[in-house]
Amino acid sequence: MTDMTLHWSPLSPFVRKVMCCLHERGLASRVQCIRTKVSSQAPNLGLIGDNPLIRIPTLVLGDGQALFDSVVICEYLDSLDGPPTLYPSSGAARWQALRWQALGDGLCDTLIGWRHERDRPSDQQNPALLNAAQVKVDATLDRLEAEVGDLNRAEFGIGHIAVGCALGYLGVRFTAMPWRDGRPGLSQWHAAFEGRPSALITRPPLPE
Ligand SMILES: N[C@@H](CCC(=O)N[C@@H](CS)C(=O)NCC(=O)O)C(=O)O
Repeated sequence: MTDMTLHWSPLSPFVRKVMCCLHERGLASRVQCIRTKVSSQAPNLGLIGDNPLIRIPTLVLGDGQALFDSVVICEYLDSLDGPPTLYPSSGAARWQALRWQALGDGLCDTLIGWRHERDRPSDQQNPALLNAAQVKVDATLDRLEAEVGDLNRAEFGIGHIAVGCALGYLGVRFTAMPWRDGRPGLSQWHAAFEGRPSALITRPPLPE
């Protein structure tokens, strides 16, 4: 029986984070996903009651209260139905997991901003912004390559989900970016992530 509703879209890496958590925790059958279109240029006023920021993911609970953003939703879901498994409770492992979550989410934020700028007519694009995005994305991917041993050793959790979904987004919106070149560890780690049942079932389709 469903007792929660998720404002959902197939290509959003933040929505995918939430869906991965749902599947990792065996909670997917409790959530009804409703396709909710959002755009930074044309606010979807139908979402404003649940989330004044008009962003997805937004999770509406059984009592009508809505949770956002993905950081809050994912930790809420992990608190349901038994002890949390995706968020280490304390100590260095917790800060490492939250830090990787921030790195994955920040990578998505930068990629989304980059895509919006790139999709503007070429005479209206800001080259400084495009260049800065490239620098940030390259540096983040290099840092993750350097940390891949730690990623492999740490118990699977929210940090892995956030990084995995961010790398997955590269395959959706940045298909021409050769990000795997020179990053063999991260490339292998990501292939293993995409093989997990929770990743396979949430794998984004290629955009139309
Ligand atoms: N920090 C937020 C980011 C969510 C986000 O940027 N979602 C995008 C879709 S991928 C969105 O709703 N964009 C519409 C907008 O920014 O107006 C989270 O973790 O949930």
